[in-house]
Amino acid sequence: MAFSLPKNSPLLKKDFTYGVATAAFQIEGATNLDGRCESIWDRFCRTPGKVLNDDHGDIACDHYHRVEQDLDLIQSLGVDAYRFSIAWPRIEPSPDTWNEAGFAFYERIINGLIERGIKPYLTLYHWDLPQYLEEKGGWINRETAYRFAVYAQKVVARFGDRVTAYATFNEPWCSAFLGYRFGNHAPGLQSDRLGFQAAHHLLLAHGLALPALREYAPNAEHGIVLNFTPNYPLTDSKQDQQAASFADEEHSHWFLQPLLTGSYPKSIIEQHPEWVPTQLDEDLVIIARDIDFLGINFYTRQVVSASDQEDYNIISPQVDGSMQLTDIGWEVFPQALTELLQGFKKRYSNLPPIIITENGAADNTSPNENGEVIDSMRVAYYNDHLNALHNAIESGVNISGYFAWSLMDNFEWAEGYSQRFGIVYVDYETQKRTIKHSGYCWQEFLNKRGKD
Ligand code: IFM
Repeated sequence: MAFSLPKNSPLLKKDFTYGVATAAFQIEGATNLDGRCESIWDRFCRTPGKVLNDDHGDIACDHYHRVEQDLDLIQSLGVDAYRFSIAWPRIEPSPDTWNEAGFAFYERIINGLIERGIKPYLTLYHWDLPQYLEEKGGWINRETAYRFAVYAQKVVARFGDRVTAYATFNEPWCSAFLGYRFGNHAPGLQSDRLGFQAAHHLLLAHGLALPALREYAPNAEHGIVLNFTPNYPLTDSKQDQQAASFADEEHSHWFLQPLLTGSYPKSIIEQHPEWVPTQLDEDLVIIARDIDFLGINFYTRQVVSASDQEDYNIISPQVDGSMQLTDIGWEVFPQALTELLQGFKKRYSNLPPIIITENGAADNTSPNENGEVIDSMRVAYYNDHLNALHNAIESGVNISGYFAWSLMDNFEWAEGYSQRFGIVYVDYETQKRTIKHSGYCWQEFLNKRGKD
């Protein structure tokens, strides 16, 4: 077997859902076609110095023109499901204008998946906000949350129960904190206050969208996807442990706790009252509306230590030379996935069923002289993380699916095309797709599942 799991592992059962994942801006290209408007990422890519090599999404993997071929590729891998996102700029290219060409494009994908026996998992927002909304403040403007709810309603009214699962947002931490707090993602603002305000509006938008999702797709599952990089203390000292726990409250529980309990973490509010976003009384009730699943994106951990000047020091990625890193420089530390899931189960009595909506590694191996891509590091990464997931399930965490990031190499945001996360290699000159060794391992694993 390509990946090796304990015999009788729940991960080998046929009812566990496996898929591959992508996002619109990272693969589609065709940014000026069929009425699509500019997004904040088009603008960010055009701002010198923001994206490595000034790379942009104009062509990306040219998926917009290669849908049928890419759907066949997905089918050939033997997956149960495909997770993709909808580009808001294609659906609503100017306020209250609903673009049929945009709906038709995604309808082809959804119908094409269903015809091939693959379940569509749709994400409504994977970072590509229409630029015209950013002009009015983007996620700093409360109005954007209401605009999102209208957009979500239009999408679900069109696709309804043909979609197996709707996720409102992918990684609001990235949209809010990378986009408005640290500035390394679009729109590139840098303010703690703005970061926390954007986070609040993203969570509010999620809650506001849920009633329409339930009304128009009563048989689909509805949830949200969060990213987690658990923090570990550098030493066993009490100070380092407190630093790690504070960092988790700030980056993980600030997003998860309001969704599940309708409150923000107290320790952060006490230490940084200036970060607390402007909000209305009912917001947290809206944010905490029931969800059917929690999507978790996991890649790595972070090591931190206590600091006299800051809340904590970030030591990662390289604590010492012994840590294994992927090509993007992220530490490989699978046990953090097990411990993260166990920690959530312990802390939240109402933790919904979990889907691992992204997991994978940047392994930039090039094709060899025979044209094969032998990405052994990625294969080992998947194997080790599947085993970490097995351990979490065995200890009682309810996990129903796993999506490999990514179907194919693509535009890796501020890193441009320099980092390859795909299980399929993309030659950006010719747009030729080549299944990598990891892709063949997935194929073999998926085909043998439930048969041993
Ligand atoms: O490529 C991204 C994706 O868009 C969101 N999650 C993390 C991936 C790897 O960085």
